[in-house]
Amino acid sequence: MRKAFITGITGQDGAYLADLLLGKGYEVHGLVRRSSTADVNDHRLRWLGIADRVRLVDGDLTDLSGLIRTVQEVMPDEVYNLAAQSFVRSSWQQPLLTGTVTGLGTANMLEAVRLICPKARFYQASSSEMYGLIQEPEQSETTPFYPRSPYAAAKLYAHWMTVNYRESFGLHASSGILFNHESPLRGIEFVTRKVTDAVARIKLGLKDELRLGNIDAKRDWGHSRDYVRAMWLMLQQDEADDYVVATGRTVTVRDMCRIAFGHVDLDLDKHLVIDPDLFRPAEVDVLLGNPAKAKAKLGWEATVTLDEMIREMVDADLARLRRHN
Ligand code: NDP
Ligand code: GDR
Repeated sequence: MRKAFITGITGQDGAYLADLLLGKGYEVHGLVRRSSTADVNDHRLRWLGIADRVRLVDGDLTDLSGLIRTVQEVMPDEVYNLAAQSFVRSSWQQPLLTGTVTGLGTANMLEAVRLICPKARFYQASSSEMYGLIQEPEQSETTPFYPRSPYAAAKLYAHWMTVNYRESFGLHASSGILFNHESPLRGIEFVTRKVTDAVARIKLGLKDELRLGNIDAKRDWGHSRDYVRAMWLMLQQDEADDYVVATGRTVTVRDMCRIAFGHVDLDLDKHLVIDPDLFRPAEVDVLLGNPAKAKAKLGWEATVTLDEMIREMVDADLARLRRHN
């Protein structure tokens, strides 16, 4: 039985990836941060009905000795490094924490793998945020990076460390440069989920307005379930490499909102309030990925459209709120 070790298993992608790997017969181990509310930090795993089928190990990406011990105990065949301070906006409030977890935390994980299980295959969760100030209309693996937030700068360090460990030590280490991907398990602070939750609340008469920042920003949005499949495929290749994972379509935040409001016959213009406090110190105006390499080499393609995904998210939020109220 192949063994996988996932950091960030309690997050959106970690949960879907664990589900995918269990379905493929893996033994799945995951790193969890100790918390005083331990009964809620596996809520995504419970939502997917897999909480009892994964083995959770206490630890933190910033604690190298703990990571070394954990990796020694698990001896994984595949390591998926998904843990991060992943909210771009918070990274201006917590730049050092973001650098320590998202950047140096990856170096810790690479070190643990190099020292303990150098034959294990390693996946790094790189991000389209690394492109930042856009240099080319469509971003591919060869587009130059220009990070625009402490988060993106930390991810860029982690990305190059992954490349560096591949080239220096021969680790089978791949980076997926993933564009935005969402799902009903998306954190409430990210814009799609904030919108679908608000739409459900407005529909049920629980609130009346939705406050947003820059709705002219454009993103290439896909579904997390599709994107974790790309992660797995990368580690099944003979050679490690870097891949852009995206849908190849881009939409404004405004148009994404229209899909969500339209799905339950609400009028966006009656409920939207633009809040200047929600604008970011520096913005990534537009992202549009070119997934040609992932398609050619991994046989990967996005299968869920933005419309389908937003409707699924609104329906899930409606169901969740009806249950709770
Ligand atoms: P989430 O924010 O949902 O999950 C982040 C995970 O990291 C959580 O499990 C969290 O644990 C864990 N974590 C945070 N800090 C630490 C720490 N110090 N030690 C150990 N674990 C920690 O992110 P997603 O699932 O959306 O994304 C997964 C990865 O992919 C992230 O690295 C993200 O930056 C990256 N990415 C995401 C994209 C997206 O659109 N979703 C696109 C491109 C890259 P806890 O539950 O305790 O908070
Ligand atoms: P992003 O995702 O920063 O792209 O990072 P987010 O959903 O937070 O923002 C997307 C765009 O929407 C604009 N926006 C708002 N965003 C939020 N969160 N809240 C608002 O009220 C709001 N109003 C407008 C933002 O300015 C931005 O332009 C995500 C994360 O998952 C990262 O970890 C990942 O690396 C990248 O996607 C790819």
